[in-house]
Amino acid sequence: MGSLSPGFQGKPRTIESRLPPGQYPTEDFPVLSAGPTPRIPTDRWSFTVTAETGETRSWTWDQMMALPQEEPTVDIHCVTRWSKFDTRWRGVSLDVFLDQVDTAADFVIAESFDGYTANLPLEDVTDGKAWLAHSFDGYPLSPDHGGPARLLIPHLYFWKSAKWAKGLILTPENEPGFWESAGYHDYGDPWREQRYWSD
Ligand SMILES: Nc1nc2c(c(=O)[nH]1)N[C@H]1C(S)=C(S)[C@@H](COP(=O)(O)O)O[C@H]1N2
Ligand SMILES: [Mo]
Repeated sequence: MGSLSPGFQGKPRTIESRLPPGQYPTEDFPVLSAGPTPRIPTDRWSFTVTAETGETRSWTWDQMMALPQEEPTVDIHCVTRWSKFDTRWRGVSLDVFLDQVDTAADFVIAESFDGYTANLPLEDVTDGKAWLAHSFDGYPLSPDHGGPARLLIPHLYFWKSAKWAKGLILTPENEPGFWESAGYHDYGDPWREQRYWSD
């Protein structure tokens, strides 16, 4: 995988064309956490995919780091209206984990070590659209930004990108996660400005 954003066709893109409605660009990388930052040592870290059948697959840190690695460079969009262009990550495509379980489920719940959850259609985290990211800008991901590893799902508002990722739970029914239960949009497409339930 190269360093081009998904969808990049070799055409120059203006800042305006990359900025979803109601957003402003920032160079900073704000920290947004609903609670205290958990500290998960990598020797006690694991990532688990649980299918609706109860079947599970887990990876230790070393097993995860031995999987094929990708280096996506993507724009991210927070529902609090900041967008950050060309963020550079390193991690494993969620396809690599999800390919290891049999499922007929259409939805996924991302689960974090702090108890945070976010719900997603399975098709939004497959086919190269989402990663488990462990490095940012060439360095191990800092704890405040979700290290040791977080989800990266750049085509949806950034609340969907669960920090301190612990696993994925496949569900036949769509079940709202933490912010989705608290008034935020179920899907969260920044280009359609799906911020709240009423959008
Ligand atoms: N586990 C967990 N993941 C989370 C959050 C959180 O509170 N806990 N906040 C979300 C929100 S609202 C946003 S905007 C992004 C912020 O990521 P950042 O702090 O790296 O900018 O993480 C998302 N993932
Ligand atoms: Mo957010």
